Amino acid sequence: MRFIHTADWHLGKLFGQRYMTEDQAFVLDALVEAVRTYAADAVVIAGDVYDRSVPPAEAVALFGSVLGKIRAAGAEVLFISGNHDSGRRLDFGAEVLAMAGVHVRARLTDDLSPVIIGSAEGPVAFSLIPYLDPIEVRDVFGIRETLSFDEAAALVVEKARAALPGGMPSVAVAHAFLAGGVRTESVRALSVGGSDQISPAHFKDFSYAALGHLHGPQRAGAETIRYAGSPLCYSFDEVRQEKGFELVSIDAAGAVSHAFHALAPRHAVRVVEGMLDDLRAGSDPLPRDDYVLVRLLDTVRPLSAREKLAERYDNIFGIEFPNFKAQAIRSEARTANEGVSDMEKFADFYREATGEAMTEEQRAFFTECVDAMDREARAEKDAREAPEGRASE
Ligand SMILES: [Mn+2]
Repeated sequence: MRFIHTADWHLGKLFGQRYMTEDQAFVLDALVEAVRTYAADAVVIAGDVYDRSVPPAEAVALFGSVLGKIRAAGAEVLFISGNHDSGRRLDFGAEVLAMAGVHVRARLTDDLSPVIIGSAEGPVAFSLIPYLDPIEVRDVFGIRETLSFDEAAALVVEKARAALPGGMPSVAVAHAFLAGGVRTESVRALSVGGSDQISPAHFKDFSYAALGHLHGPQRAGAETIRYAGSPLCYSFDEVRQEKGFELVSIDAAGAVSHAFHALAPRHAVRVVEGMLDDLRAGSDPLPRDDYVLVRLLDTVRPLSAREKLAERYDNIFGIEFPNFKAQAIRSEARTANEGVSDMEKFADFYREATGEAMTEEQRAFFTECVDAMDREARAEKDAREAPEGRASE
C-alpha cells in the first residue's frame, strides 16, 4: 500500500485579502501528478478541506474537480472534517461517494468501523476519525461527565482501534492538536489555555497516524505519528516551513516507510526586509509577483510607502515598520505576551485585582465561558462571511 498523506487544504482561504483558489488549484494539480508518478493507491486528506463552514462556490467546485482528477489518476480518496469544516456539509453524499472510491467521515457517529482499501501488498484498514469536540463526543456516546479534549480523543480512538479487523496494517486519520506540536498563526486554536492538546500515545497501536491541523510537516511523539502540513503557506510565520505531502508505504507486515515531497507554489510567500529606497532601486533580486510582507527598516516612516513599493511588487500582503518608534513599542508588547494563554492573562489580572489566586473551579469556569464565546463568535463570523458575492474577488 502506498498512499499520499496530505491535510489542511483550507480551500476558500483568504490570505492578504485574496482568495487562494488559483494557487490551491495549481498545487493540487501537482499533487494529482504525484498520484500518477508514484502510483499511489490512495490519497488521505486529514481535515480542514475548507477554510470555513460555508466555503465560497469556487472552493467547492475546486474540491469536486480535484476529487475527480485523483480518481482518474487511479487512487481512492479518504478524507475527514477538520475544525474549520462544517461536518454536516462535508458529509454530503457520503454513501454515494463511497461507491465511487471516495470515502468521507465528517460527522461523529458511534460507528467507527474502518474503511478497507486494497493494494498489491494486501489490504489496509483506515480508521477515519472526524474532527471531534468533547461536547459532541458526550452527545454521541451518552456520557454525562465533562470530558477534556484528551479524554474525548482517547475514548473515540480506542473505539476505532477496537473496530479494526486485525490481520492487516491500520492507519488512523485524525484532526487534532497533539502535545508537543508547533502551532502557527493560521492554525485556529481549538480551545483556550492549551486544553485542546491530546496525547500522541492514543495512536500507538496503529501502523501509521495521518494527522491534520498543524501546518508544518512534523512528527508527533513517534516517527509513524505525523502531520503532513498544509500544501501551501497560509501565513507569514509559515514561510520557513516546507510545504508538500508525505508519501507513505506500508508492507503486508505493517512496516512503514515515509518520505516528504515538496510542492512548488505558484507564488512564493516571503518576508522582505530593507530600506525603501534600496528596495526601489532593486536590492531584492527575487520575483516581483511573490506574495510579500515588506518590513521597511527606515527609521523615519516614509510617505506613501505602499504606492512606492507597488512599483517593485505586484502582491504586497502587508507592510511593517519595525524601526518606527511607536510601532516598535507595540510589537515589543506583543512579543512579551506571545505564548501566554488567555487563561494565564486572566489569572494574572485576577490575582492583581483580588490578591488571591484563582481556584481550579474558577479556572474551569473561565475556560468554559471563553470556549462558548469563541464558538459563538466563529458561528457569527461564518454566518457573516457566508454570502457568495464576496467570493468573486
Ligand atoms: Mn485545523
